[in-house]
Amino acid sequence: MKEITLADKFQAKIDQEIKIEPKDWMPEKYRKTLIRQMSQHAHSEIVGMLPEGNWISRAPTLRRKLGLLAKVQDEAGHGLYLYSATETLGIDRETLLEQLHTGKAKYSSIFNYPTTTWADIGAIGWLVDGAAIMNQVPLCRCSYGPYARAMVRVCKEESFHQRQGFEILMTMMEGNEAQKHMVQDAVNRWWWPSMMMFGPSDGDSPNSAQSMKWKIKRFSNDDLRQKFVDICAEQAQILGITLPDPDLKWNEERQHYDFGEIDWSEFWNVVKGNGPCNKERLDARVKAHEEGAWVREAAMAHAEKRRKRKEAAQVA
Ligand code: BYC
Repeated sequence: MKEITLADKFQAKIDQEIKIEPKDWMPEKYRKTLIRQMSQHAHSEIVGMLPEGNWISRAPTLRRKLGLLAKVQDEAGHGLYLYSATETLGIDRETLLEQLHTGKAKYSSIFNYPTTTWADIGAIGWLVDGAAIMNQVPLCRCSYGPYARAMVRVCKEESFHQRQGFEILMTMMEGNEAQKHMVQDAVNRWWWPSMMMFGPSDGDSPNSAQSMKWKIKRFSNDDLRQKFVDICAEQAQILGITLPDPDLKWNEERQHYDFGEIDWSEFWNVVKGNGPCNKERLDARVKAHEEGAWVREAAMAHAEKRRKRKEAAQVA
């Protein structure tokens, strides 16, 4: 009779939908895959604050400024939960940040595009957060407990961001011709990069098969992209704009929208570091990290002081 290995028991737990927790046995490749995906996700949240941060001081009204500030702050929070969840896999934050700052770790391609008008903030909310929700709701059922639990709150907040973005665009579409034009222009620029957020087509996605077997991913990149297209095509009609894809049309037989070919050479170019803002984003992160060194040192000194005070009180 075949001996039951640790790997068999592990897969059996996954198949029974039992969550894997930090101290449970796990294959080294599972741990590495999670560190890769979760840290990439954390980095994306943090780098994702930059394109929007650009508009905090230029938001058109106080209400818009408050909303945007809160959104960017939420993203910092998401980064923190995700870094903490990644640390449960036995890697420290210093190492994770070093991987980002030296270009060894990836972050989402989408954040390497510029935000040139206020309508970009609406388009990011609607399309980028919309794509993020589509990809992240299934992650609430990811097999790794700390990641799945972190995603529950992240998704609630992302869903609010998506509505906020849609509402910004809706308001502008009730405005003058210049404002309507600004919305269409922003959507034209953000549509294809948002489609690329889901990653390469299934046939070119080296990590998908194993990640699906381990129930880290629940849907393939292409399946999630199709769901996104189906929802956005309808919402675009409500907004009164067109999506920049002449091949986009309802397919009665498939009960889905057909859409045009993605320019994968653009995607890989951005992923490899050659997008319009890659250098600017990484430089900004490294600068913020260096300039924040004194804050980390002060926080450590404060924690040490508290620890000593507590120790002294226990002795007394
Ligand atoms: N950009 O085998 P694949 C947010 C890489 S945060 C860059 O399909 P996987 C938000 C991929 O890493 C958005 N690289 O990989 C924040 C892999 O290279 P490595 C981030 C990408 O992991 C603030 C290679 O291509 N969301 O939404 O199975 C404000 C082959 O791909 C991209 C997450 O991180 C990309 N777009 O699937 C607003 C969610 N796509 O690592 C919004 C969690 C692929 O082998 N992550 N690559 O060197 C995931 O769900 C999965 O990691 C992905 C990729 C679907 C992204």
